[in-house]
Amino acid sequence: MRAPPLLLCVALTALVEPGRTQQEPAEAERAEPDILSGIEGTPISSVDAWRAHRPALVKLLENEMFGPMPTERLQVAATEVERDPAALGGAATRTQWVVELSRGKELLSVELLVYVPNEREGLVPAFLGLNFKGNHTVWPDEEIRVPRTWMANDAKFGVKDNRASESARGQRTARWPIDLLVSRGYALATAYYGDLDPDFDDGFRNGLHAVLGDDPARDTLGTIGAWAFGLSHLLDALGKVDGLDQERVAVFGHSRLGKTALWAGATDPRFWFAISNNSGCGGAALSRRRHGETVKRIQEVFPHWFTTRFRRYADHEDDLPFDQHHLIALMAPRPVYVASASGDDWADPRGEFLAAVGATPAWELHGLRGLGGATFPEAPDTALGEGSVGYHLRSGKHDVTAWDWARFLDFADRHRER
Ligand code: GTR
Repeated sequence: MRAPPLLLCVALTALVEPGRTQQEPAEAERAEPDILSGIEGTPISSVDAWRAHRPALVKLLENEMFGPMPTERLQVAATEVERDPAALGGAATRTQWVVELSRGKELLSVELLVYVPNEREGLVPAFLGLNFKGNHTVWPDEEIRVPRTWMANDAKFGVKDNRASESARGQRTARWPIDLLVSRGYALATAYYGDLDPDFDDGFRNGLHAVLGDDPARDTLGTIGAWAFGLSHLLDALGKVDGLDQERVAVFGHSRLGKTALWAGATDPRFWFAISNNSGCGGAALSRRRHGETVKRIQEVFPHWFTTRFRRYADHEDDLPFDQHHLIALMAPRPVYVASASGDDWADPRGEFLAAVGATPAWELHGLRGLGGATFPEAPDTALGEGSVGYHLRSGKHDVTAWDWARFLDFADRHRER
């Protein structure tokens, strides 16, 4: 029986949330597709089935989103160029390294800054993260070298003519509380992200792409993929650092570098765990929710971050054969941490939480705890997850704070003993 026109109209109106037009889909409250459904839809019900499925899932994210990783690894040559055994008032040894990544005659030079606690028994775990404004911004030590590579102009950080300067020394210490990390028994390693690949659209030509020669990945690897590939090579270099446990290096990143940290952790299983801080769209936030930054908008503004094939999903998120909980789940059974901020609506904190929950069955399959049964924090400054999947909602804006780091350290402590 056909519904009378008036009734049909009422029924349609009821489907539309207030404040939204009919074209805008309602925000997804669940992560779809099911994480335990294979590429062909076959259920994944054992650890063996997950292991067998994982490479195909990585391939899917490579092909549709980040671009295939290069077929071969680069050569890595790390040379120590500076050392202070009494940094941080004697609490740490600071070393600086020039890490040369090469293939054939092509070479890329990356400056790596490392702090290792002096008080230690055996090897210490470490956090490895890229920074946005240069190594000299993370701590006010005079000896930290200023990047000589391209940097986006920024008067606040004294960047002129695309060159960094002295004036920004120590300006980002709030985001890098190295003294806290060292006092809790962790090393910190960081490099300027632009050393690996400059953050602008040049058709995948400069930075790490230039070293790839005729590798088919050269034309299709998005910049996030290039940063992630670079991080994996910096992990190689960390094998040379005295006192640092290369088998317990957590990869950390904020915002676009939070997206990168998840992809680096997914593609290099040697990473101990991954931390995504306020990573949002293309990181931990579910694309299907279309809340805050969308798949369309992110590619309009940052076309170089992803492989060009990802553009087909702009305004067509439901066609994605995965969502961002798949990216998170690729960490299983290793731990993963997702951090949101309540004032960072653009990154969709709720979408980041729902993705972490949606990824959880991948850990449960391994007999590990994730965020099963957790509900979104009613108030900020709440940390969740005693198991392998951590989540927190901090109050405040899009940023990294000492509060965030204290939670990451608590999480690392819990996994350090296992
Ligand atoms: C924003 C972008 C986000 C996030 C952020 C950042 O402009 O829309 O996806 O990555 O930049 O990296 O700071």
